[in-house]
Amino acid sequence: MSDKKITELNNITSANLSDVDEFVVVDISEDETKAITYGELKQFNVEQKFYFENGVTNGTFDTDTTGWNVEAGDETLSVVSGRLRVTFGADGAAGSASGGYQQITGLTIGKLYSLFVGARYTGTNGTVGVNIQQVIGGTSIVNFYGFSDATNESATFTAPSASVLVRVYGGYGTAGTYVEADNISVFEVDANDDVIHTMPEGWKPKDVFEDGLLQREGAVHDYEVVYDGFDYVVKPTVAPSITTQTCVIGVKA
Ligand SMILES: [Ca+2]
Repeated sequence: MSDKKITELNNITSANLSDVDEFVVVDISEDETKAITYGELKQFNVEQKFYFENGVTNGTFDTDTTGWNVEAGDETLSVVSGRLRVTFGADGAAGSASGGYQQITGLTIGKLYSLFVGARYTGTNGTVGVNIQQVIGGTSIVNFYGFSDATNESATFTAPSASVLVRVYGGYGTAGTYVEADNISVFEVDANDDVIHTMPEGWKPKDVFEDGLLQREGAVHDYEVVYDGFDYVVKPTVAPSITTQTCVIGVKA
């Protein structure tokens, strides 16, 4: 715990809530300024912003390979025509332990997620795969793999841990060959494969914004709010794109 103080409610996020001992809250119900502890803060019906985004960083490969790493051996990563290209090196490693990967964090164990892959290209390798694994060298939890290019694939998986790896790989590690992939995203979904945003326990949604635009609540509008007896869930009518930033203003339930 630090003695860091927060002077604006907008600065309070789930990421730094546990990091402070004392908040200075402005414009609470009595319209006054006072210092309160985290424990006291929970007594107030204050607003917080919660952000729900695609769990994959830079899954569109607009300009570079930021967020992606070489898994093992001597492969190289590059962006060509707005796609991730994995080029295999001379060591010949292939399959389950060779490719490009990104670690996705912040998953909730036991909750359902969807992996969406906009495109896979066999390139010069002959095969191409995109999968989810728990660890490097581990087994596939979800796997798209084959000898042909493919587009718009999705499949759900249950998070076995708070972090998983999403990988782009080839079936043959022949030096100089490459595979490509583009538009990769991971969203939490409900059992019907609809994208959902689960509010942290004890919070319910007040306002929902998509890319800064206020959304309308209701089944025939932009989103629905569902309460499962434990958590409140925001269910967008139209699934967000891989670049959509959803911000939910939450209040104490
Ligand atoms: Ca792209």
